[in-house]
Amino acid sequence: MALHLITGIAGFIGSSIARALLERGEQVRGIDNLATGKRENIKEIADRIDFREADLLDLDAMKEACHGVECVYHQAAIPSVPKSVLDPLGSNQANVDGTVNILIAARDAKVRRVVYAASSSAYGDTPTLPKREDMTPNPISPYAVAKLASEYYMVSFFRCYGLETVSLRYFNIFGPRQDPTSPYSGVLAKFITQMLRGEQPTIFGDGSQSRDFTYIDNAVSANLLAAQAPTAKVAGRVFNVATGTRVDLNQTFELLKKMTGYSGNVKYAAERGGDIKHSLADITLATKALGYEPKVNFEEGLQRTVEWYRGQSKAAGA
Ligand code: UD2
Repeated sequence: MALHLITGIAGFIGSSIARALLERGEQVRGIDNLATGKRENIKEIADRIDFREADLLDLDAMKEACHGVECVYHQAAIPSVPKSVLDPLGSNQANVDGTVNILIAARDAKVRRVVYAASSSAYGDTPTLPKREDMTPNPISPYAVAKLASEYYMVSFFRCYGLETVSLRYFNIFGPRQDPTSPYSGVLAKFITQMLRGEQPTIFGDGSQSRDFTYIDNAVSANLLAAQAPTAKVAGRVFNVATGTRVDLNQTFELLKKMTGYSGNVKYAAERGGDIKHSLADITLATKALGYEPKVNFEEGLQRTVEWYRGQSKAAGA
């Protein structure tokens, strides 16, 4: 039984990785500053994890957190394109300085491997689809630049210090527990909760923008595989984590109408600054090196997510 550290454990992805590790009988420690993460997300596992309320920018706390740890899953971030456009300094501090801190702490504690939540936003708006890891990055938003800079730090710490690092470029991860309440929340969490309440969702732009929306279970399995894959195959490398398919927002809205029972229309508003038009991954590399396969497709994931939010709203109303 090894000890695993999850940064951002109270977030939607971090808490999902925690549950999967516990199911495997592993020991879990987690840090979160609760800026966007919520205690609610780790409530039912609270007595089985070593939770520490701490900020990535607190290097001493990170060093303590890394003590005795086998693998770090670095999920903590301020994950929003529009928020970073409004506050590039805040995005840089959390998403770059925070990463350097956890890398220093992991290196000094002789952690075996760090798996990092990188972002598909690194590819930017280049016309070629699908996106492959060997393409030249072209980030647009400060968020995308910060996530990419941290990827480069991952590579640097492998090359300079021999710390095994693996970057997983997440493509729009969604699923239960994703926070729908902020204006910066992911589009699916927002749309599902709005439509279940009978509220009109807003599409920024004409709705033809497309995404390789990836259900949370796929991201969790990629993390577990990345933590265990042979060093020669993964250390210092970057992998897409996605499904290899895409849907546009208009199609998604139509699907959600059926799943939620919402009978109204969608509102269209101005395109969002820093947005990219199309996103689709080539997942060949992750398949070959990690043995990764998307187990839950978009529609199935969407259905499960709708059911989860429906259950939440029933519980809240009960
Ligand atoms: C980016 C990354 C994603 C992840 C995420 C973290 C890309 C392709 N993806 O997601 O991997 O790192 O950042 O935040 O860069 N939208 C609406 N109405 C709304 C909300 C959003 O139309 O109420 C649109 C939005 O303008 C965009 C699309 O939905 O075109 C997806 O937006 P998002 O915020 O869910 O995620 P995105 O693609 O910025």
